[in-house]
Order: sequence, then C-alpha cells, then structure tokens
Amino acid sequence: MPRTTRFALAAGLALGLAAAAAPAVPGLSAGMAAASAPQARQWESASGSATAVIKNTAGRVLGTVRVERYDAKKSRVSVSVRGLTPGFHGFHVHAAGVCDARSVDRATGSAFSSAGSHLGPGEHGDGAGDMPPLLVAADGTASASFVTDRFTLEQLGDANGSAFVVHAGPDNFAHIPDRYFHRPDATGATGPDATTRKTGDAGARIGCGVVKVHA
Ligand SMILES: [Cu+2]
Repeated sequence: MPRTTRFALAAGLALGLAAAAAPAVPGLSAGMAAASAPQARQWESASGSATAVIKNTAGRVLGTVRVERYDAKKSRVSVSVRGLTPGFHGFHVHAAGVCDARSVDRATGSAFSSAGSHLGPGEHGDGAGDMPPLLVAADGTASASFVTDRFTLEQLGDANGSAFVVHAGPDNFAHIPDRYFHRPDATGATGPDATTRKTGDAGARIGCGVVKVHA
C-alpha cells in the first residue's frame, strides 16, 4: 500500500475515532465521521509530486516539468520550456532516470539514449509515457498543463526512475492509416515501418530531465 494511502486511512480513522468519542451531541458523531472521508481523500490527492528540470545536450536549462497527484488515478502534468524551435515537439516519459547527453543511440544518432525507451508497455500512442506534444510558439516558448491517467507518481519513481524527454520533431503517435503503404521492408511488412510504429518519427532527443519524486 502506498505510504500516502496509509496516511490517509490513518487520518480518516483518527477523525472517525475522535467523532465516536464525542457522544455528548447525538448525531454529531455520524456527521463528523461522514465528513472525515472526503477530507482524507483530499489529503491523499494533495500529497506527492514530482519535478524535472529539462536540459539540452549542452546542459542548458530548457524548462521544468511538475507532476501532481490529481486524484486517486490521475496526475496533472505542468510543463514550461523555452529556447526551442517553433512548432510541435514530441514529449514523452522515458523509462530510465538517466539524462546523459553523451550516450548516443547508434541507430539514430540521438543523444540521451541513456533515458531508455518510452515508459510502460504498449504500442506507441497507447503507451504510459505518451503525452500531448509541446506546441512551441514563434518566441521559442511552450507551456502546457494536462491530466493523464496513463502513469502514477509511483511509476515515475520506480526502481530505475524515469525522465521527461523533448524531441526535435512532431510526434505522429504512429497514427498512420493503412492506406499509406510502402514497398515490403526487410520483414515483408508493407504498412508503417518499425520506426514510425515505435517512435512516431519525433526525431532526436533534444531535451531531457530526470524525474525527482517528492513525498
Ligand atoms: Cu520520446
């Protein structure tokens, strides 16, 4: 059981006991006990957060990400970046909490290979780490806030951590209708190729921030 849930339960229990110990006003104890339940949930939703500072390959800070518990199943992600090229940029949670600009992926030449693949199982677009792309304005800044139930704070802070990654290009979420055919590839497949299915063609990793989960 997560520590926060234990705390919420304990707090709710304590309030319930306090209410039960106040028999002087009949009916009040039941009311207080009922009132304690939503309060306990509120505490639970307010506790816990995660932050990440996103840096580019030169180590310059591009911006920050904050994740807060929204309710029992959802998180709110708030991100603010600057110094990017205008347009859409793929934005994902990657599965390893290591942002080493010198770790270059041999196949793609991209930096921050150390952050690993996208968080969670599932096809690209349906994975836990898939998030709305950042829309960067002409002045190079982007700001977004959204709610997701695809990952929890506990998942972000798992044994090998996680990282927020900004990509050089837009993310097509592997949403390529089957009418886009190409010649059979090495495996004989004729639909969208493996790179599109896996990465959404979002291109190189240009920003990376290790997630720090706070109790
Ligand atoms: Cu990514």
